[in-house]
Amino acid sequence: MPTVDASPYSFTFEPESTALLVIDMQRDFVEPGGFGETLGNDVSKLQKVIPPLARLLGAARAAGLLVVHTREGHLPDLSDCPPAKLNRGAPSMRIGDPGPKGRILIRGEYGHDIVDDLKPLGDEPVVDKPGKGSFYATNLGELLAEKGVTSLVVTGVTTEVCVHTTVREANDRGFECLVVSDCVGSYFDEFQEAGLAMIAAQGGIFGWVAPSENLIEVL
Ligand code: TIU
Repeated sequence: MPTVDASPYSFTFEPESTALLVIDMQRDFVEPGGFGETLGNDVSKLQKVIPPLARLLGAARAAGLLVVHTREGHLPDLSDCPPAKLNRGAPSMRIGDPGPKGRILIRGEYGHDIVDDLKPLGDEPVVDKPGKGSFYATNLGELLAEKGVTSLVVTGVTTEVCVHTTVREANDRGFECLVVSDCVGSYFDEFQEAGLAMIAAQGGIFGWVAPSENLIEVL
């Protein structure tokens, strides 16, 4: 079985029961004029994730791993967006407002879709989620169970928000999670560092962490 040099210790997985999860690599988070920027973030910070993640995606596809993409967003009538999320903070535009890439964080809009360099291929599942976690109010759990997946290689944005929430959800559901350090990104350098450290601390309290080169080497 492939074994990845990882923190806090090596991560062993069976390719047949492992999925690559690509979380929320949407224009709304990584390009100007979207949700991430409305919150006051420097979205260019997330763009460095794209080249290593494109390489890992290619290697995972070549190795036959199941690839699952997620997108955070809401129905056009906002019926799946709780007021607590809609009204939070002081963004420059609210979820659902018209922006330069379409309505902010709304399904079907240009800004809501995945960036061109990481486009889903063929029949790769795309899971639309209303929350930060990928399991909450989605069919992800059922989809992974149907495919016999027990381990997840986790990538995407942002490290301390949707990646962390998803890894915590996955860990409680019994999945072994490897988070790929250069294929996850944060708007905040200190959160990137702390977010990764939290996962692998305490003997891997809810997962493993490794750079993509260590994983690609064994795929
Ligand atoms: N704002 C932020 O850091 N993240 C999100 O709102 N969603 C995701 O992480 N995808």
